[in-house]
Amino acid sequence: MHVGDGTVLEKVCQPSSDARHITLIDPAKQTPEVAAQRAMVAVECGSSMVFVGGSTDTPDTVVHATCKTIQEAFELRMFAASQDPSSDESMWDVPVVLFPGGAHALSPAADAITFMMLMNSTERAFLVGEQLRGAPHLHRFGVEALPTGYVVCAPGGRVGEVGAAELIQPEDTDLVQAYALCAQMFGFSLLYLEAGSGAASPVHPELIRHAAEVDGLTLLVGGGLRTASDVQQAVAAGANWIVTGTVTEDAASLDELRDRLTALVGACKA
Ligand code: 1GP
Repeated sequence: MHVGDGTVLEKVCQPSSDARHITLIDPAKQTPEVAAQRAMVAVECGSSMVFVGGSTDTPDTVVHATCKTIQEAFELRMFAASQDPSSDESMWDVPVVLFPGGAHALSPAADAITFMMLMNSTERAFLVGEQLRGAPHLHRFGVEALPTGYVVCAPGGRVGEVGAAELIQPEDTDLVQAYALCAQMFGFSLLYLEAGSGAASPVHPELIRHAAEVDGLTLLVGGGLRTASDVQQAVAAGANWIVTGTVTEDAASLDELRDRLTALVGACKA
């Protein structure tokens, strides 16, 4: 249940002077209750969207329980804010979006899904196969699809291996731009440049810069972004959205998480 009008896609693609932050929660890495606590801290720190997904082998029951628990927590906070004139209830109008490892990781409790083509995969499963299996379920659920070109860049991590990606190297600036043009010509609204969760180094800024030159795409960048300086570089190169997951997962406490996310969200601002 959301206060704001419009689709999630409109919200994601809305022009914004600052880059915005997405908190990725992998349902395999904590209970739904802890996931909801982390998501609430993320929103309090100014994160604008929650992605749920990541691991390739999480059953849909776990994905669903995580989405549902996060949504219920946000609804409670929204209700509490609506009873308090000094609070802004719209801050809890945060989309919970599936970021699936495959057609098994879906939930009707999500507001939308990054409906992705792993464009530089060599395997049909990641180009169109998993999408073909998932589409009828998503249609039945009424979960909004965000058409997304997903391109895995070096070092690539586990998603590069599992997804059989021909990794984009830092010097492949023409190639990444060609992928961005393909994404535009396919009619995708989003392009996600991914270095792999927990990557030792994030997507090279030159790759981001060349992809960002292509009109009509909202650019998401994630993988290996840990510090404010990492985020500033990605934003300066043209990222519209910054995705972080590991910094949330390995924070020792909610207070530590709050400090980390405050710094990363602050670094998204122009
Ligand atoms: C992974 O891009 C995301 O799909 C987030 O990566 O876990 O390294 O933040 P990290």
